[in-house]
Formats: sequence, structure tokens, C-alpha cells
Amino acid sequence: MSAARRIIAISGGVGGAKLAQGLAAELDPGELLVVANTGDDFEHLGLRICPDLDTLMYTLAGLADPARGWGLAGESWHCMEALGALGGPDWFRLGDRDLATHLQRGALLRAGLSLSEATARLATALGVRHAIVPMSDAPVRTLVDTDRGTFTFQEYFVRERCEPPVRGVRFDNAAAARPAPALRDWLAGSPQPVVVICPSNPWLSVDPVLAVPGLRERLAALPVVAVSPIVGGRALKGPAAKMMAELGLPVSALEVARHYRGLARAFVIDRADEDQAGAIGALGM
Ligand code: FO1
Repeated sequence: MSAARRIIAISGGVGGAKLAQGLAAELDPGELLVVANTGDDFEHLGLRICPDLDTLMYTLAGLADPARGWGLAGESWHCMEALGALGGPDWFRLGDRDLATHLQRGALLRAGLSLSEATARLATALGVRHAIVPMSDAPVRTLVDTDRGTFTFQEYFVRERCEPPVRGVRFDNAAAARPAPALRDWLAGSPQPVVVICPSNPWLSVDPVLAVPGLRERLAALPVVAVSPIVGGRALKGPAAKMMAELGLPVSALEVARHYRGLARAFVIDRADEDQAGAIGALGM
């Protein structure tokens, strides 16, 4: 059965997953494709860690921990405690049940499945009804240049607690990436999809997706609506506001709209930022 309408939602982790969850509640499975940032992924303890994919998967399955937003509700941490006692790296907390996801993902990848295929298997097993895909099956790694050196995303975000002042963000290996097959199909198929950029960090969570060669241009040809992650000069979640200030940018919804100029045709702001609507409209949104 072909869908009457199709929405592509581009999302990072916790903040974006909330909007993806809302869209999933409103749309039939064939009507929504959730595209996850995989720039945050890394190899850790011999495992392929895909935080944004997993956050989306757990959220849409109704299994995410409501307080943290990431990981599973009702999680136990025996493995991390044992690892710490052995002097192992326990700064990145993988719960016992979350570890099962990682073990199974590793097994699927070693059996030759792509990250898209492995994600589909895991999501289906968890009861997710809507499609979640990585932006690309090839690894792209977000690198954060700071005053204290260059860090991979999770080193910056979790181990360094976003403390080092950010000077720039890069996406290693992006040039070699291609959009995931399902995303390519949706972009080429009909009816023409509407694209929703979730309220994720534009620089850390959305830009890695847009760095996949050709993707920004393909998306810009479609109706794109972006949702501001900045409300009243503060980030809904995470280090977006701190980072914007460190990059010398005004911390405002308007500045996020400027970031999406030429891509988004509509921009959703909170009533608290109503005074910026005129300036955002002047950007052509
Ligand atoms: N975030 C933390 O702040 N501390 C953690 O130890 C941590 C572990 C973790 C494990 C699995 C996972 O899927 C997510 C995890 N996150 C953790 C969240 C993650 O760092 C962020 O949600 C994203 O990468 C930012 O979008």
C-alpha cells in the first residue's frame, strides 16, 4: 500500500527523538522515515556504538529511560561496575540490557549486514513500527576542535562534559559516505516527501547528516521545515547554546534560522521568540 503523505525526519539524539516520537504517534508506518545522525558513533570496548540510532529506536519503542532520554528504562549497571573495578574505561555508561543491543548489532554487522539492515532488525525486534535509518551506512565521525585539542564526539560530550571551548566541528570520512539506501529511495520516490529537521543541535547533530555528499542539495529541492532547538536564548537540550557562544554566534532562534538559510523553507519557533519572526521571514522562511 503506498502512503498518501511522506515525512522524512532528520534527528540527533534525545531532543530530536521527542519530535520523532510525536510524528510516529501521528503517522502510519509507511508515512515516516526517521534519519539518524551517525556522526556520534564510535568504536568502544570492541563494540559499535550508535547513540542517536539507539535513542531513536528506544524512544519509538517506548523503552527509553524517561529521565536520561538515552538508554533503556529500568536499566542495571552491573557490567559497568565490574568494568570500573577492573580499571577499565567506564566513563561511557552502557547498561546491561543496552549491552545486549550492542552485542547483537556487532553480530549482525559481522555477519555482513549493513548498518541500515542491522538497525531494521534491531528496531523490529524491539517493536518499533516506523522506519529508522542511519544517514549513511559508511562511518562518518564528528570531530570537535577545542581549546584542549580535538575530540571524537563522545569524548567531547560525555568524557569532557562539553567543557572545552569549541573552535570548530569536522566530519571525518563524510566525503566517502552515501545516503543510506532507504533514504535514497524516499528522496527519489513519490509522493514527494516533506522534510522535518528536528530540534537537534544544528552544528553537532544535523550538520553531519547534511555533510553526506549531495544530501543537502537533494533535501533543499524538497519542502523542508526546521524546528528551533533554541528557545528564549537557551538550548532545549545539550550544549547548543554554549557552543554557539563559543563560536562567536548570537544565541538565538534567528541564528539557527540563518544556519538553515537556503535549505529550510519554514522555521518553527516558540512563542517566546515571536519578536524574531519578522527577521526570520526576511530570510525567506
Ligand atoms: N550520555 C551521557 O551523558 N553519558 C553516558 O555515559 C552516555 C552513555 C550512552 C550509552 C549509549 C547511548 O546510546 C547513549 C549514551 N549517552 C550518554 C547519550 C549520548 O552521548 C548522546 O545522546 C548523544 O550522542 C548526543 O546526541
